[in-house]
Amino acid sequence: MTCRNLILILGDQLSANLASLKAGDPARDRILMAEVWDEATYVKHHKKKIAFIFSAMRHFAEELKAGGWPVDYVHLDEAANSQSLTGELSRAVARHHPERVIITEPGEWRVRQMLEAWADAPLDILEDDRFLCTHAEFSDWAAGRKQLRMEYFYREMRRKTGLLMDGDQPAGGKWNFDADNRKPASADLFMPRPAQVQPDQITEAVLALVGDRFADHFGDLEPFWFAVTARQAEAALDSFIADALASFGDFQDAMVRGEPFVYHSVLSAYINAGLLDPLAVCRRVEAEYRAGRVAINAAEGFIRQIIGWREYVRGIYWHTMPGYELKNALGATRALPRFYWTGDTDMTCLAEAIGQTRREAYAHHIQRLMVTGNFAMLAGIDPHQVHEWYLAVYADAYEWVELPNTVGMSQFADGGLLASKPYAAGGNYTNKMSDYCRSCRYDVKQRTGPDACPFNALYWDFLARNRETLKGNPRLGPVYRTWDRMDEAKRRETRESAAAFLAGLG
Ligand code: FAD
Ligand code: DLZ
Ligand code: SF4
Repeated sequence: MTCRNLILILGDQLSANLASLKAGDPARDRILMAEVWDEATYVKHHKKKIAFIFSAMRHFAEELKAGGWPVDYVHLDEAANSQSLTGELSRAVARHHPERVIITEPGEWRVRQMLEAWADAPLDILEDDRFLCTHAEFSDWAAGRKQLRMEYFYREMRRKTGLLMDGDQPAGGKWNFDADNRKPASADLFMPRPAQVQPDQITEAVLALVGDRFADHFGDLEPFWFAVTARQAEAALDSFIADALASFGDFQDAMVRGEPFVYHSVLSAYINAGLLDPLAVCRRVEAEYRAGRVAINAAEGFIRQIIGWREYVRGIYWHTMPGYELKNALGATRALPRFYWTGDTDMTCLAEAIGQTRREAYAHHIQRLMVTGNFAMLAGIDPHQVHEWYLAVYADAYEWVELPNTVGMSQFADGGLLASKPYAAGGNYTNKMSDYCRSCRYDVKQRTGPDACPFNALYWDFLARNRETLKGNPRLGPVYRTWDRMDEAKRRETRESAAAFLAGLG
């Protein structure tokens, strides 16, 4: 059977308003969606992530069919499945002989390259207008700037969208209320859990498939409670707004033992896969502020994450690829410790963050940045290995968003393109923002010796080790002056303690 256009929809393009769907016509065009081994294994994704994507893909295909679209849906275990996106495109072209293949731009550079190199039919790549900032707009903004700081980019996005704007002025009189958002939470506060969805028949079939075919991948497959349709994701947004948004700002940086979600939205997997529209999410949150139901620091803090950070890291990604994935400004070469896969460590902060990552395919931002990320940078772990870990273990991870967050923000491996200074911290930061240290076998107040919190000596060792590269950073001047004022014996002892710990890492 022939068709005019074949529209390929990828696993993170599950949006009814997708550019390629808006450009197509169900009466003349045909859709292709394919579950393929290559995409599930180019890093060994968390089982829950694969199950989420496959189930959401299958549900989306059903919705498209119900809306009158002819859909070729290729299941992973079909005998003829070539197990690659381009292989499935070629097979579909042979079946339907389309005049053209249409695709909304893939989120990842790797996938875009792969599709551009494929030549079995003429290919049109449409801009992904689910993002607010086009590649051209980002390039214009970046052109001629020495530093590409998120804060200034974010203000442009506020002006562009009108979100939290009173005329040309920011609502509440300030662009950024981050200073109000650093309260540590305590375990006795009520912390809501994200909305949970009972698996239906489609999801149950996917869970059986993933359990069978991806048994050696990281992470727990069940219990599986993710939303897998736009409607379910909307319900998750509703419950975040009702139960957690008001406290989101205050406790944005807090970490609490046994509370993987604190007051975070846990919406990133849904937004990134296309089940929720980022701008619509922000408009809902703004409406809560305008109605007087949440404070400005909560609404602004949340909206900044999406129209600021999310758009900004995507801009950085396309601005710097290819090449960004290989950045290693600090020359870090140590192998990723095994406990990143097992969670088996006496350091409570790492055990908590990695343990919940295994269970939920989720950790919130401060755990990713200041626990697993901070440790990897202080210990000098090869940033490429760190990148591959983050890309594999989180349900929301696609390279366009994960790579700048990891290589730039958390590892400072881009030499400061994204962050103005390394997010490096000793144990004191975790002690201030969490209750982890209270139940840790290490003593956060000690800097050296077998019982000292490893982050303390590692922090100073990191600064000393990377002095040549970092000494010119004006924001690190006071820290190096403190180091220089320490007596020689104390400095030596600190570095020896760090070396002993690193030697034990294996
Ligand atoms: P909330 O805290 O509720 O924030 C609301 C929304 O803002 C999120 O859903 C997300 O869409 C957006 N957001 C918040 N921070 C960021 C950010 N820094 N960059 C982009 N969007 C942001 N986010 C991903 O979506 N995918 C990733 O692969 C990813 N990898 C990361 C790796 C590292 C090392 C670090 C430090 C951060 C990473 N982030 C990533 C950013 C952030 O940690 C997650 O977006 C957030 O934890 C998702 O949880 P949430 O939905 O509860 O977010
Ligand atoms: C992450 C992922 C996985 C696990 N599986 C598929 C798949 O089978 N089919 C598909 O179309 N996409 C999948 N994806 C998403 C892609 O690997 C890729 O990350 C995004 O489409 C971004 O370009
Ligand atoms: Fe982490 Fe150190 Fe605190 Fe233990 S004492 S939880 S290792 S910061």
